[in-house]
Amino acid sequence: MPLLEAIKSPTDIKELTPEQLQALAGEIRERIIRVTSENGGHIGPNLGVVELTIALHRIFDTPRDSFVFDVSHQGYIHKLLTGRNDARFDKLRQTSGYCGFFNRDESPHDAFGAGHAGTALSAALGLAAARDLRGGSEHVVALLGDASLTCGITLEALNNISSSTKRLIVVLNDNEWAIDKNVGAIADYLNHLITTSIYNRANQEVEQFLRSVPGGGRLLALSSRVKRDTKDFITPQASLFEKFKLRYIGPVDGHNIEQLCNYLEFCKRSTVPILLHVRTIKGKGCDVALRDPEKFHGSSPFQISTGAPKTAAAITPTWQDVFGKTLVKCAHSDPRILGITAAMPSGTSLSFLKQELPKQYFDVGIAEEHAVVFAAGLAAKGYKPVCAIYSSFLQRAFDMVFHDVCLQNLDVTFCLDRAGLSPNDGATHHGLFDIAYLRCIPRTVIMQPKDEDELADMVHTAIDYNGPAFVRYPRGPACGAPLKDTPALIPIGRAEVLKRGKDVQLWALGSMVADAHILAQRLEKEYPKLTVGIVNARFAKPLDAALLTTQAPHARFIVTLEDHALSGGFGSAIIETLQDAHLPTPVERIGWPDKFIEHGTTQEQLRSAHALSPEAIHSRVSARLATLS
Ligand SMILES: Cc1ncc(C[n+]2csc(CCOP(=O)(O)OP(=O)(O)O)c2C)c(N)n1
Repeated sequence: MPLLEAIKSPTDIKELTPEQLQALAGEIRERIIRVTSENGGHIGPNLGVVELTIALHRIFDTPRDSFVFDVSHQGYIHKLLTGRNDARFDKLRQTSGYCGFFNRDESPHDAFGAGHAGTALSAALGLAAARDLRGGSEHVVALLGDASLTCGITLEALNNISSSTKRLIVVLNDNEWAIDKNVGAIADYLNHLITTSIYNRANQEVEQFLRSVPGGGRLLALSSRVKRDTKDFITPQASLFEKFKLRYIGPVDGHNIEQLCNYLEFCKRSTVPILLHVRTIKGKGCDVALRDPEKFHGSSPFQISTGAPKTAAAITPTWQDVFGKTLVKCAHSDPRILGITAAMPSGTSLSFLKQELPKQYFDVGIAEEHAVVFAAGLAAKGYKPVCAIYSSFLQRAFDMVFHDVCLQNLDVTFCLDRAGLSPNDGATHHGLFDIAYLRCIPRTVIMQPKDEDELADMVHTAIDYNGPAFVRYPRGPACGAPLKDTPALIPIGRAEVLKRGKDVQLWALGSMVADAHILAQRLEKEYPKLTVGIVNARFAKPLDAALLTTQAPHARFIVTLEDHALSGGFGSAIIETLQDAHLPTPVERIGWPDKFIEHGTTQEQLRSAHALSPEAIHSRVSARLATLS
């Protein structure tokens, strides 16, 4: 019987021989490659930590001990080893399958949920401090990627370790990659740790320990050889981590299970916070992932032999590509225009700017807060920065948008990709809250285009506008609308009437304009005497109050449609405007309910599950109409 099938809980791993552990690693790799090739997913990061995760479960005892994985996109092996190697794993990231990240609702082995980078060390420190307060003896292990180490929150946690606990194990999974190549001084420093010739006392204590465990002498000889070859082991005093009172050991080979187990055993006995620096290879064991680590960080379904996508390429360009190319066009004509990404050049398509105008391009690492204040600084000196950040990741920089950009009325443009659903990733990645958290800040201008031509116009308009402007647009292929040669300026706060009608007014934002057309057709067919108007709102702020308050007195009711949470969203803004104008026109709001929306196979499936399919929208509006007749 295959070894993996027999693993029902981490306890089963403890029984295996070193040879079996090695064989288990092979089976896990096969399982992950198979499932991600079908469903898509974070293949590269997971293939890099197969041996490391096996070793962690061999040495520690979850759920008594706690593992906190940063981002937790590399948690598939952990799932397989903690009782989740079942049919729901086959459906990983799909409807009714397991979530692609750690999730406290899914298993007691998932000590802390994540999806956004940089939280693992703080969370682990909290778990460790809670343990200390209770007088507990269990272990807390934080697994950080080399890029997550660069996050501001991680550095804040590092600064706090020594005052929060005496026992914490940090495993630094260093594969030299974020999604794209890791950038910045910390990446350089880690590289320096790996390659410099500062030789230490060979961590005498580690040596002594290794000599005392079975097979340790052999491993020590091996590591001494590696030491000669790669100038392994760094003097503890030389390590930056030691300055944070975090004992440093490493770097060690992250694909040697036996060696990892011994080092982890050493960490387990440490009476001071300790960091084990582990070197891994992203995508190990899968040729196509090794060849293209960026593409296979997170992939859509692919052919295992060639790496080619399984799904046919969309005929229409993606929203983010249209944004990326429009920005290049604008930046060519004005050298003050600069593009800023927080470690997502390919995800945001800022890679076009990087290629064509590298001097006008900045990748600041996974540092959204810094990206926003950095942009504010540039704007204060007359530049026109454009921050391309996913809607859900900008949540992190709320105060910077408030305090550094809007309060000082600085001319920063924000292009919020993934505004709407990110179906396979789920709750951590859906961009459903940006209108609500931006609308309350004075001076914000928030827009969303109905198609890609309007996106180009809005990018141009936002850059031209002298103040904080936000353009939100969804993930994936756009509508296929032809693009004008030159983007046009849209008057700020001006909506577009797409269809005249009086009785029911559909106010739709962005991608929901297409739904408004379907709804109008159905309503007019169902109620032949009814006239239905469609407005492409274009702006969630400032709303076109003049148009709204002119239409409202003549309408039986107004329907708002948005790909955003209802709480505080576009529909709420419409109601506020009507109330402020003392207009009693009823409003039916279509949008996402006040819940964290789970992951699912497709956008359509999730919309059906939450009564947002075209049919469900029609029945709701039709039922409301019946009450008003
Ligand atoms: C706040 C935030 N910004 C951006 C991302 C997108 N993101 C997901 S994984 C990742 C790179 C992580 O690199 P690293 O920590 O080195 O882990 P690895 O993937 O190499 O295992 C990025 C930028 C995110 N999840 N959260």
